[in-house]
Amino acid sequence: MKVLILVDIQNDFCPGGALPVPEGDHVVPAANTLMRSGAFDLVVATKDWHPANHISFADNHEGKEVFQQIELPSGAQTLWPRHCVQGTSGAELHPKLDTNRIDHIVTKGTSQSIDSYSGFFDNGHQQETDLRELLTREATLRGIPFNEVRLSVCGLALDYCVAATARDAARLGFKTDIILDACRAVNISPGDDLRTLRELTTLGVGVVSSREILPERTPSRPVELRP
Ligand code: VGL
Ligand code: ZN
Repeated sequence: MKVLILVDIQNDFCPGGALPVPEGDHVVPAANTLMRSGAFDLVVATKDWHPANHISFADNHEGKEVFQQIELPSGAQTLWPRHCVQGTSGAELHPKLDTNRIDHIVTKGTSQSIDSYSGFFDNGHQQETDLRELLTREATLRGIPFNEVRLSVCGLALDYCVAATARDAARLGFKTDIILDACRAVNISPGDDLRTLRELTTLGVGVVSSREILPERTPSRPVELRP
């Protein structure tokens, strides 16, 4: 069972949004091509889905700046601009994303007191989203053993939520790939993207390109003009 996981392809992570990832919108055509290719049995999209008083928003902490780090019981927390507030247009999936092709949407980051980069668990690995259960259920329905489930992860942002999702997937034992051309990174520090990829590879996560996944097109023959 091949599963495409689209991470946080939401307005706020695209140019013009509250926490824009450079070229964030470039992942949309890539994601659409992947969804329409027929290469996947299941498409799941995650949405960052925060309450207005969320702990990750810099403006909920007096005297703190965006991108500053604070210490929480769950570890270091980067403070972000207010983004993906539940029910706002910034939290909607990008309007050009072919949402008809999405089978399930999983929300994350819904609890006020802890952030959730991964589509599977919050950053403290305390609470789980619906994602693992959903994947297990879909595999069982198809009579597919766990070791024949392959997750291909892409979206925004490579160095945060895509990485965290792929990391948890690999730790849970899923065969996991990142589709690199369908991701973009925040790169708060230059090179974060490469450091992230190197770390993920050590966990057994594959790094692939859309071209390797898409079924080969039959080469088009030249048009014959008959008299
Ligand atoms: C993300 C920062 C804060 C992401 C979400 O989707 O990568 N990054 N919230
Ligand atoms: Zn967030």
